[in-house]
Amino acid sequence: MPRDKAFLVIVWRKGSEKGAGEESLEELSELTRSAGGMVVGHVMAPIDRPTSQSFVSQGKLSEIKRKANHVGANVLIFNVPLSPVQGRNIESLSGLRAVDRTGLIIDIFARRARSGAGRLQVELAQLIYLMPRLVGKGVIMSRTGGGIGTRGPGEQKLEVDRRKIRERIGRLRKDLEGLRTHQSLLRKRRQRKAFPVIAIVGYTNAGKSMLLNTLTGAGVFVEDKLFATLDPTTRILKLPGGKDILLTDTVGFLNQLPHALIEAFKGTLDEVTEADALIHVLDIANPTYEFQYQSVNQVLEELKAFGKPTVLALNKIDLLDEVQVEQIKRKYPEGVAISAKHKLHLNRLVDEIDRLIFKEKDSTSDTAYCAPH
Ligand SMILES: Nc1nc2c(ncn2[C@@H]2O[C@H](COP(=O)(O)OP(=O)(O)OP(=O)(O)O)[C@@H](O)[C@H]2O)c(=O)[nH]1
Ligand SMILES: [Mg+2]
Repeated sequence: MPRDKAFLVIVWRKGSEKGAGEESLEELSELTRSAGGMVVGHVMAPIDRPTSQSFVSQGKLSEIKRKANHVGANVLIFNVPLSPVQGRNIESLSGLRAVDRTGLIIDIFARRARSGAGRLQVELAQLIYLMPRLVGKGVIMSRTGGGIGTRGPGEQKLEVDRRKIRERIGRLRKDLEGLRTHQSLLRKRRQRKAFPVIAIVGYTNAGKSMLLNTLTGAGVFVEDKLFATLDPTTRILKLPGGKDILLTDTVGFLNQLPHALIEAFKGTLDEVTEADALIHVLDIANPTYEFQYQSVNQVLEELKAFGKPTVLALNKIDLLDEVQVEQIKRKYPEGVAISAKHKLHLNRLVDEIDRLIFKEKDSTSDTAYCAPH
């Protein structure tokens, strides 16, 4: 199937921070590539306030249509969430498929899902997203057959009516809740063995899986694409003092992770919520690292996992020079500068983890680390 030729529409509010548009363009380009699309052009659309019909004004939409046609685009991708009505109007006025940021991210997840649970979670997210976008009753979705935003849930053709979709959503919620309870029981059993659980969190593509691999030889799939990991992997790590901990690598975060995904991935995100401590991996070679740091903390807050004991790993120092690394270390004095890929200073990181979960614990209580029963 030919790759989608995507024309990006970067909307931002007039008067918002300078550079916000460029950051958003950078992010949306990266997301588009991760969904298998090719970016053929973009337009910046500063607005006062969105219109209910088509988000941007009709005049702007005509300009978008003209420019997109000029570069041979077949899909418009917006950096903002479009309401179902806005999406439909944009499509009929421009004659092009319109995908919003949420649809794009869900599409990437659908491409990546491998495990049974991963697929069920993605299907639920897709249906939550699609439900209000189905027009009328007994609708036949016309958008099957490939391309960004056209992937049918569970990779089946979506030719079902609302009632069936509602039933399927109910079924998926029930099945996933069952899985979630099961996973939670497994975690409790592990914790009873007094192994503290540390979840590796961070922005997507920060190097979380690489870190788990180099520390434990886990062999998790590592790729220079967003959301390479969807399913959690847990491995034992033996600390220098001889104690064992469990390290869990899981799905990456993004600024404003869509709610449909947070809801559907509750079971997976429990790994973070229920962990005893966190390693926050920050890709300091990425120009938007400060924004990524804030975004991850925001998602952690949303998951009620912010404020857990956390080690900050300033990753990918091999891509920077010493002066740059020093500057960033001054901004994050609690951070440990490492390279997961080139195994630089990983001993410091492990010492820090050890100190965080054992030494501090030992000084407040003399019982070994043990989760409540
Ligand atoms: N140069 C350099 N590259 C790194 C380092 N750590 C990871 N990478 C690269 O960064 C990319 C992403 O690595 P992953 O480990 O897949 O990142 P992740 O955080 O697990 O990403 P998601 O699972 O997609 O959220 C890969 O291309 C890695 O090779 C590092 O220390 N230095
Ligand atoms: Mg990963």
